[in-house]
Amino acid sequence: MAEPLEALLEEGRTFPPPPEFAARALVRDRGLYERADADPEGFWAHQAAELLHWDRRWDRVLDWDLPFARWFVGGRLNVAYNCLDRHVEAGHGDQVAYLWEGEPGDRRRITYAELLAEVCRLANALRGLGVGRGDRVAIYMGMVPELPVAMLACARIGAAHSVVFGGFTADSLRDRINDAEASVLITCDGAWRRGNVVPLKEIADAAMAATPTVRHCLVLRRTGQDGVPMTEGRDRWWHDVVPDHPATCAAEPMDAEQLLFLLYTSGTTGRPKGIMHTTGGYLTQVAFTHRYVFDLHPETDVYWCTADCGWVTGHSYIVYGPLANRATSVMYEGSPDYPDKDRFWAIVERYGVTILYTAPTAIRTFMKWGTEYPERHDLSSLRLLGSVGEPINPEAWVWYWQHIGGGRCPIVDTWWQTETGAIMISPLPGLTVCKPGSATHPLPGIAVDVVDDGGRSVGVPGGGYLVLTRPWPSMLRGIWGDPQRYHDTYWSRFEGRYFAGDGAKWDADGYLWLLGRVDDIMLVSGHNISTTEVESALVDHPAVAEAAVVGKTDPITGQAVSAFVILRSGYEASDELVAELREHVARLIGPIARPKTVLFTEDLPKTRSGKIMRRLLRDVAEDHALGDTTTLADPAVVEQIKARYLTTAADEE
Ligand code: 6R9
Repeated sequence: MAEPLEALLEEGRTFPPPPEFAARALVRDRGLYERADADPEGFWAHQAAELLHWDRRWDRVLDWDLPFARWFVGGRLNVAYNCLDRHVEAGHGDQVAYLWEGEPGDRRRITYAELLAEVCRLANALRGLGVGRGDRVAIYMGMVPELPVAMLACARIGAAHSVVFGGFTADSLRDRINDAEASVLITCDGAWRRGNVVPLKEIADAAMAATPTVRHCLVLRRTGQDGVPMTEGRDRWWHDVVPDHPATCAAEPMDAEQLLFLLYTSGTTGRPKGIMHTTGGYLTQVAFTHRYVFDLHPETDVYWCTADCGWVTGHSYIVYGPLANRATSVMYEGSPDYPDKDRFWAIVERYGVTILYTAPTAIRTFMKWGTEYPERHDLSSLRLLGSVGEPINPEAWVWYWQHIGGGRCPIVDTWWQTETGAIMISPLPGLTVCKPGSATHPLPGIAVDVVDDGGRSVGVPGGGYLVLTRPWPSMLRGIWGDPQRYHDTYWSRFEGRYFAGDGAKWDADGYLWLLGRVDDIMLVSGHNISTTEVESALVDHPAVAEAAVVGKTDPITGQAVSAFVILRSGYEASDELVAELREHVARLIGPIARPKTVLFTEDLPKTRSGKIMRRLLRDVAEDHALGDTTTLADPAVVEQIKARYLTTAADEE
């Protein structure tokens, strides 16, 4: 635990699975990889049969009419049945599905039997509101148990849900409802956020002023403020409608390719894309990955994914994967710094969390706050840690390993996307020898390559574009209403292969390193430089908590590296520190990557899911008008950086 950082970060240092972990891990040998390599379709068919209950077995595993896939063709199953009924029928009705904690401190324990009853009531209520198979239901709620209930109720009756993150504005909600032509919206009166109420119903009303397809709005009372506006004939309180319905509702078998949900991704340009996910393949791969990547032992584990259900991570790893595998999950409503910066660690201690899945943005924030917060709590229940959402900088990986995992927990760095539906590249924690910052290898059944501009494999070692070379069960089935855009966005850049939009490299040992979005990669004096690598070099310095770098137009080098740096608590900005950081990067990567400018900042512009928006920092560095800031968590941040940049960031040379 007290090992010095330099030793842990030593070049090439690897982390084999801790022996105590490996001894009882679900996967301890390469058998899964070997079986998947030998026959990928057979492998997935085996997983589908083993992990799920099918009402009708499929006729064919895969129909592949590039770029359109159908998995488990002819098969029938119900997602809600797989997530709830079968566990209750097998005698596990009393097992806790969710240990829920509200931000104000209220708590609920919801068993599988209780969850099933509530899902059935809501499913019946939705039918009463005229919702049927193939209809779309929009969901705009905070992190309350009724959010998974709403998702599962839709799945039970074959309606597709479209969850819109509760931090989105009325305009974003309106556009998503209209694109999906949703007939019902489920929302809350409000949501708790840092002790304040976000008035979700008021925002929903503003959206519904221009959503002609919405016939009904169901409103859950959560925050309980007075004067929530209810429109006669359209709006109904959840507590007036749902409890009157019976707690049973037949789970009808659905076609394996029935639309399960739409989830909108904003991307960097253009209007949001409604990513389509279907039933059988999706549930197979989320159940498979949740079980083996998180080494889930349902009898003893307490699993906590800190994402919001408004993102794909919440869909796949708070709702569908964990419930399909009969996990007991913690679900937390609010912010990590309310009432204090130790809230996550208090939750880990209180519930005895064994598996924690969070994001690099959160880990870097915890680093900035300092170790005193985790040190206040007993974190010894933890046995496995996960990361998702961005590349994890080696320094953040080691901090996570040491200060949260106590040096005894493997870390699974999981690469995937809204579009992939489930984890694609990740260690298996009982087997894989990890390198901090590398997502290591594709999972069994997944085929990836790294290619150059012309689509040729770069080989090992080498860097280029990440592509997926074979269809996978939980792949997106398209973009809602726009098959051409689906083809153009993902399948046209490299013929026959899925273009993920991320840069990647193989190192000499054949480990994969994800290098961030290709739009962010810099070109300095003819060299491709990854923002991720420069940021990791900066974060490697003891003074730096977080960093974002962008390429700025430069008359001599084409682009020059421009860095935005957040210091750890206890460090002060100074010219000496600027010089030191520039040298640090030059030493770790090479003089070519040395930042030309360094600006210290309190905050970085991030999307609501915590990803750094480098596009806007590029606008700042180039002194351009700021591009679209509507997807930012806090648009004020970038304005402040812009003001600071203009007054203080002179070039260093
Ligand atoms: C699950 C999720 C997808 C993009 C993806 C990549 C980045 C996610 C990562 C990672 C490096 C990881 N990303 N996990 N980069 N290492 N472990 O985040 O989905 O919101 O659609 O974002 O996130 O750039 O292309 P989504």
